[in-house]
Amino acid sequence: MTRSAVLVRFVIQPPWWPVCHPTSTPATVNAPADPGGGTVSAVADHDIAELCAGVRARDRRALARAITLVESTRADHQRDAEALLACLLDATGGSVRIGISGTPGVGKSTFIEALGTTLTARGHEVAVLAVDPSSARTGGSILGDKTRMEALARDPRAFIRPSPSSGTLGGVARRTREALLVCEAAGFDVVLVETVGVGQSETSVADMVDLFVLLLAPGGGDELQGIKRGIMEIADLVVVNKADGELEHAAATAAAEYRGALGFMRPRSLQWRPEVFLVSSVERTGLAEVWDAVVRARDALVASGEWDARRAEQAGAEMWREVGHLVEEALRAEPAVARVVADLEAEVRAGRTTPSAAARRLLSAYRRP
Ligand SMILES: Nc1nc2c(ncn2[C@@H]2O[C@H](COP(=O)(O)OP(=O)(O)OP(=O)(O)O)[C@@H](O)[C@H]2O)c(=O)[nH]1
Ligand SMILES: [Mg+2]
Repeated sequence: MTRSAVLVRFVIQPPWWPVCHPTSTPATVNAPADPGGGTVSAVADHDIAELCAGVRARDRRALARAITLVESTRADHQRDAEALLACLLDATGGSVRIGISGTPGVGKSTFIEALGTTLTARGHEVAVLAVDPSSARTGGSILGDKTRMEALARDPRAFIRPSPSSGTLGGVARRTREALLVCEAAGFDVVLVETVGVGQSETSVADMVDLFVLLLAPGGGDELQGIKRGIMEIADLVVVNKADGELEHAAATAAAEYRGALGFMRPRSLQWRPEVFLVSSVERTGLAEVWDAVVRARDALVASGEWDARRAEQAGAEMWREVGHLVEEALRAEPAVARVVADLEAEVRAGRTTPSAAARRLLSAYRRP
């Protein structure tokens, strides 16, 4: 079988519903163990069209259930999620998608609470999603979020979705993208995606948002040493948080250093040069300036066409990532592959063959079952 035939066989197979079917099979949405401790309660049977209408009407239960559905890893749920997203698609795209990243404890959740409530007070509708690839620390993080985003959690103009408690980074990010679309279809005009800045999660989030905000602590030069240059390079806005009390002076010094460092970096866009801000999320200072910059960045990127171009590029890249996931899933599920996979893995681990040679043998086992 040719390579393209492999793809066709597993990617374009029915019954992926192309449009919303009012009479489509009811989707049984079994909520996974709820990591948020109550965001989604027990879920009953649904009709996709009803769920779609509920999301569009911003029914909060429908919204929570829809996200549970897109996060589910069960094959039948994924097909239902696809039908749901097809039904919602024409209502998506209308938000400013903002990624917020930073090392653990830098104040991401506190910042989101402060910015989010500032925005809802101005009439915005704000959805917050979290990407946390590390299941080990997720429990604590979410408990923290519940207290740190208390006002936003109670705000009728806001919706907070804690991160799933398990799954690979790729899996979590894959679902977060779809959760983001669901939130847009529900009419939220600002979607904030929080991710902890360790490992690859921040680049993965940068691939799904319009603007990427890097939160830093007022550590000054030492802090700068620890930050990967790559993360600074993808930031559209750099926010030095905790600019209050005893840390105020250190924060101002750090901001100046970051401004200097950014001056040496290649900007991600010709239309927008990253800016550095001083914020205290606790004292709620500097937030209006950050939002003002978001609006200026959006206006500049929209005017030049880069806004739409970024989204188009992200969507295209996402399609290929998804092809990769689907093909890998298909390969792993194939008995002919399963028969040789353990031996090949052992050979690779022992250094008797190279990973790329083993990968090719694995594919040929699949082509000639
Ligand atoms: N002084 C001061 N403390 C802050 C500020 N923002 C956050 N903090 C404190 O920093 C600690 C961590 O805040 P979080 O908002 O949970 O940080 P986070 O980045 O979301 O943490 P993780 O989700 O665990 O990665 C808390 O004790 C906050 O009260 C600030 O602007 N000033
Ligand atoms: Mg947090």
